[in-house]
Amino acid sequence: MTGKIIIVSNRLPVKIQEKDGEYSSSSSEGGLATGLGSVYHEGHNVWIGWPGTEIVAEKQQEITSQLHDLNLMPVFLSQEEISEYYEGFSNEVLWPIFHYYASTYSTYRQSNWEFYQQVNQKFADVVLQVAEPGDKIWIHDYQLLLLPALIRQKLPDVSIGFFLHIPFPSFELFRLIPWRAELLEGLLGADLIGFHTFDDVQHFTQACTRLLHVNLSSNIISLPDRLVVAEAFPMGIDEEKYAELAQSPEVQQEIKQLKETFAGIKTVLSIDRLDYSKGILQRLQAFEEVMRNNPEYLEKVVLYMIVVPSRDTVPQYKYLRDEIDKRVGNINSLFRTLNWSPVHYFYRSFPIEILSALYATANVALITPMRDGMNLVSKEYVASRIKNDGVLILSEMAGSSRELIDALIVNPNNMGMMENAIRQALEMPAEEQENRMVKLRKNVSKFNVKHWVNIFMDRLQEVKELQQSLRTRYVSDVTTKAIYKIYAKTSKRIFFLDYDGTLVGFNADINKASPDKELYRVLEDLVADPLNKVVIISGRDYETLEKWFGHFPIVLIADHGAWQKLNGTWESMPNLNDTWKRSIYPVLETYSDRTPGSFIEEKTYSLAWHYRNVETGLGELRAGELANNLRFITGDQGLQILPGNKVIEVKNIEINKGRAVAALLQGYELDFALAIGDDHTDEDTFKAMPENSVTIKVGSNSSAAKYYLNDFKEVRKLLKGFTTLVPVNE
Ligand code: GDG
Repeated sequence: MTGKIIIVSNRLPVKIQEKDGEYSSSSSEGGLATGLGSVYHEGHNVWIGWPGTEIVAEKQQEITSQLHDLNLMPVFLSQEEISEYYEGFSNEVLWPIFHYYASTYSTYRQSNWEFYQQVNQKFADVVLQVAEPGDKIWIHDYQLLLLPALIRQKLPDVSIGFFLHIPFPSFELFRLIPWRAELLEGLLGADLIGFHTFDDVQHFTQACTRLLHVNLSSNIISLPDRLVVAEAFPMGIDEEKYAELAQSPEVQQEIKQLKETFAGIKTVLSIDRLDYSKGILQRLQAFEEVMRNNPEYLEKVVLYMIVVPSRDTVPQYKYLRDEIDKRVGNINSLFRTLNWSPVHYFYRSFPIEILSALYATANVALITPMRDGMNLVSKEYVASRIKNDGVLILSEMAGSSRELIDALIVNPNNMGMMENAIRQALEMPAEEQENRMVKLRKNVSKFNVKHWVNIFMDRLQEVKELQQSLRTRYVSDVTTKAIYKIYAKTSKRIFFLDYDGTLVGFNADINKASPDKELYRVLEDLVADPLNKVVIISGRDYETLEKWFGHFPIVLIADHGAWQKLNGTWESMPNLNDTWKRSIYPVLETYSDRTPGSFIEEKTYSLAWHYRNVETGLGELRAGELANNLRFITGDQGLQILPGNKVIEVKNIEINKGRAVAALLQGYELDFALAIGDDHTDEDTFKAMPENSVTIKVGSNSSAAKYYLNDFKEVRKLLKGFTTLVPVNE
């Protein structure tokens, strides 16, 4: 049986209201509730969240059982928790920074952070009451960034997906938060982390590499125990609902009335929650300019503006509300006539039927946030235009602008552009409206909310399978015996051995990691058996390998495969180019000049910047900067950047250990093959090994290898065993 699905968000999809000590619940119509409605109603699935109001202790049991019948589970929060975790940390620290509203006057209160941690733990406790290993847990939004790791600690194998509904800011903004590393570590408890746009994914992965020094390969972050995938899943809406609503008799009635009220007048619609990120004041300013500069629109155009009350106890929101009041008053006082006001402003929420009628009648939707994760209103307007008319003006700062490319896209800071777009929309010929709207509707209908839920859940499953396929087993005594047993029966054997971290431990001095007597002894014994072929495959330069192992009858592969010594002479891979080093060397030099203890290692086809002797913290900081800088300047040069253990290496893209292994194995008959390595360049070796090989990763259990060992000492012990074998009895 497959497990259940547990959805977790700050708010439950119902509103609990108190009246004379009695509580009642009504369902909420948010986009998320609609999209996930079909999910949490099913079987044992459940949705966990705060019921939206403080509930006295003696009523909590009753509410819990009421909600239980709806597949809902409450997390009860006190007023203090709400004000510190939700209003304080979530809405006064995370929301502004994530929407690019970092203020130099931001106060980062320790108590807000402590409550944020405490409440995330409270959510974790409720989740853990019902979660079981085979379940899928889908966590939503910025109030619960720490939750994935809190659940992971207790249920290491459970599937956890996370979706962020707001933008993820660029690293330069994100780094301002005092607890930035803790937030990322919290999120990385998930297996799949979803965002609305590719930019958000990039910002997030960049923050991870800059702050946590994890390995990143495109959108996959490798942790010691797991890999985590970050991906864009642009959220959709229930477009059928909006198309149907627009045709319902109730809405038709509203439409009729609106048409009568605005006979001969074009309406420009604006709908948002009260929030500074929505660009409401800038929109009013643009509309005012249009009125001022186009007298022909007087008495002919109306801005119908709905602002839904939200967070208005927070001082900034209160200020914004007052400012909107003033601006609207000002515009109306300047331009109104006896029968006409340019701005119809409502500070309240409306039933969805009225919203639908407004969407269906407005000639123009003016949606110009300064920043918005997605913006569902823009999609709802499109879905409601069943006659394929109407014009959408959309800010390029809204996530939805990446999909709704047939809208009139504007930069909300550019007043001239906004004015022009409003004029263009009001004057747009019907044919152009239709051309654009047909394409917009196709997009909104294809990528609807059901599609969004399905692809997220499918991907979560895939990530889990990918992790399983990379999960390696410890080389136990039983496994060791089994390996020795196979070995003893074979006669054409090959050993691929990585050097640093595999055969020797990690040494702060690169030159001190030379082989010791014990290692020489182990290798001598291995090659003493004529049935064994031993290959040392390392990222080290060939001069060093020659110095250390030149006298041994073994194959040496240096510089990740750029050089090979197969039959006594060193040869380089054909057709490699090293001219790129001329431009990259100076970049590395600027970093080593400014980072005491760091140095550059030059190999024939690669350059490495080592920071093993740099003060802890500084080395990591510079390495992050350097890797980003290099990614930027090497983009089109056919180079790869490999962050390793205290080293950043740049080399030709063609060079990799896997290719060297594959080339060597070609035409080679074998009955026993073994490969051991510790870093991610060895993953290429593992992947290139023939089926049935013994592949062993050192120091981590997430790898393409079949098995893992903890350190080089265990590797030596295993290798010693091959040559001290007592014949194994069947
Ligand atoms: C966050 C992110 C992201 C509005 N007025 C009324 C009303 N609404 C409904 C709309 C729409 C929803 O509220 C607003 O959604 P948005 O996406 O536009 O914005 P946020 O609330 O800020 O949502 C955002 C979203 O999460 C999803 O991931 O797109 O970027 O900020 O559905 O229809 N509904 C009713 N009456 C109203 O007066 N019934």
